[in-house]
Amino acid sequence: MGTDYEALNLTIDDGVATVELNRPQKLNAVNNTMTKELVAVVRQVARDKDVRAMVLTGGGRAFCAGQDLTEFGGLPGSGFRVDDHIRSGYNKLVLSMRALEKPIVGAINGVAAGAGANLALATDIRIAADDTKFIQAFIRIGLLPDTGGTWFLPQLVGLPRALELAWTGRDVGAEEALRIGLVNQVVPAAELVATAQEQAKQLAAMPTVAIGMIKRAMYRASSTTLDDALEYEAQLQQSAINTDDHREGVMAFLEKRTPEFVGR
Ligand code: LHQ
Repeated sequence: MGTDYEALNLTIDDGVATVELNRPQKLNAVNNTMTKELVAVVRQVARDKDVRAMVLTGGGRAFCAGQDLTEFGGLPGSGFRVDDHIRSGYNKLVLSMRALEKPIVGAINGVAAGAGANLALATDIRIAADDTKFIQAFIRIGLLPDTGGTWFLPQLVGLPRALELAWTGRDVGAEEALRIGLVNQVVPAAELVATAQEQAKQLAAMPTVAIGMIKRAMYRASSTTLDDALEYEAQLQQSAINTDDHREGVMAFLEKRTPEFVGR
């Protein structure tokens, strides 16, 4: 399995791929290499049957400071198309994270700003260090949230709060992030990665097909009608019932023992 990335560090252990953003001198600001490599690593995680969960975190003192403002070439008169830049980079990445039928646990450390804040929100569940700050920094440079921000924020915190955060671009600390629903849990910074890896390890030992279907169905349900969601649940359940892990779960229950899930 390839681990030769430039803007990322990848380690694989106990069925969990830990992906660490690796431009710490720039607070992990995103350049084109990083988005390309993130898409590639998500693809790698999708393909590898032995990897059943992923952790995403930032190396150094920040999670991610958003777009590398020294590298994107968007100065007036340059002819740079930000729509193409977003479509081929951030959008592809966010959609690939959503399409991955394995859990992504965000281990959010230090600052998560701009596209970095929304990259954090694109993970499935999030554990934040107690020194974390989320900043919808876009407005500070006259932009609107991208990388899914206009979709994630209202879903997670409700519309009025979403508007306030995007309009003000103010810092949101870890405790507030927990209270308003941006993160699932806050832990001391020193325990962050180990806690996220433990959570991912537990998820990796579960029935991976059903875990993936839950992800698929829940995200689909967020943008569909109840009628449609009920029908989709029925279709997925018909597939889930044919997995080895379903049979193992029922057998273990009947035999009064702990199930051993194999991920198929
Ligand atoms: C950085 C960055 C950075 C480069 C820190 N770039 N070097 C999409 C498409 C196209 C265009 C634009 O945008 C987008 C989406 C976006 O993401 S827009 C939002 C972009 N991000 C920002 O506006 C955040 C900019 N950074 C900051 O405001 C601060 O650095 C924060 C609040 C994140 C952290 O502040 P401090 O803890 O005080 O750290 P610092 O500012 O001293 O940063 C440390 C170093 O990292 C520093 O370099 P230096 O060589 O002076 O040590 C910064 O220049 C560098 N850095 N963010 N985005």
